[in-house]
Amino acid sequence: MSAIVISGKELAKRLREDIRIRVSKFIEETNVVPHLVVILVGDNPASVSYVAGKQKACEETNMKSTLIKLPVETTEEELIKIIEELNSDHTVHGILVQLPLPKHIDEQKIINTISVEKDVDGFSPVNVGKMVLNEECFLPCTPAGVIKMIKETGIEIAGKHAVVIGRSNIVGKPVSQLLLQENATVTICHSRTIDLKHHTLQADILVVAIGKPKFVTRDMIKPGAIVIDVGVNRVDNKLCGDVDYDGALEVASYVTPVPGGVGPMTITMLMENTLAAAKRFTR
Ligand code: L34
Repeated sequence: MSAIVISGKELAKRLREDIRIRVSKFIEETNVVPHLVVILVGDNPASVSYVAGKQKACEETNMKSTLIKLPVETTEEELIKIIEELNSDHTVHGILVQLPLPKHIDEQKIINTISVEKDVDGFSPVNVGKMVLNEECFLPCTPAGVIKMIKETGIEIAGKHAVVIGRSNIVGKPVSQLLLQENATVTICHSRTIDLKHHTLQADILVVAIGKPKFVTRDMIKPGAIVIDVGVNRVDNKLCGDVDYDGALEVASYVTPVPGGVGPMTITMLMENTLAAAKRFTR
């Protein structure tokens, strides 16, 4: 058996064309150009690459982007001041602070500073709460991208057993929540889980977001499962996921690649949120 590859790159391309059309229509109607501001503190090479991807996507979808690059020594107070200015700037619709931040800055404190209406990452406590309550909100980009990719297979999520490995605030926890809202039965595994393989072998849908290269091996995957690999790891200057891709191809029904999988979808969902932010702002 050889799995079907769900190309995030291809899906992202199609979705961005659609977003671009909707953005152009919005600009025509309102004379407002959706504007995303990305703040990058320091020069972590992975972050630099992801932020460049976000700027390129803004260009592709006809939106305005501004990158604010700050030195690694920037203080928490300085960063908060910049965010507060952007909060009250009516020409800015989305604000994103690229994570991780340097150790001396409290990430949650920074996220809490971003106005809920401009929190296109969906990381602020109010957005997280609304997501859990299934109210209208900005869905976090990576989890939203994961759900889109699963839906792309055409296989119904309802009733399936979804196993998520990882419990981070930006992927594991919210993706589990979204899968639950899609009526999956959800198991969340993490570093303290006993007998991980016992759980993963029951997964009709397996989502892996732990940041350990090729951690999930072929013997851990239920034959016919959908495997979504969220990890982006750099090994010997090459990118690989948290899943042993070649092994997964042999047993799974669908697999996402790295690169070209979840990453481009994360960025595409950010474009969707930025357009939504601009729309809410002008209505
Ligand atoms: N605030 N911080 C905030 N929001 C986010 O949504 C993120 N994330 C994660 C890290 N920090 C964040 C991202 O943007 C991870 N992430 C992200 C975004 C894009 C890609 C990977 C991770 C991506 O495009 N990956 C490409 C390869 C890029 C490369 O060559 O470096 C891929 O094809 O997987």
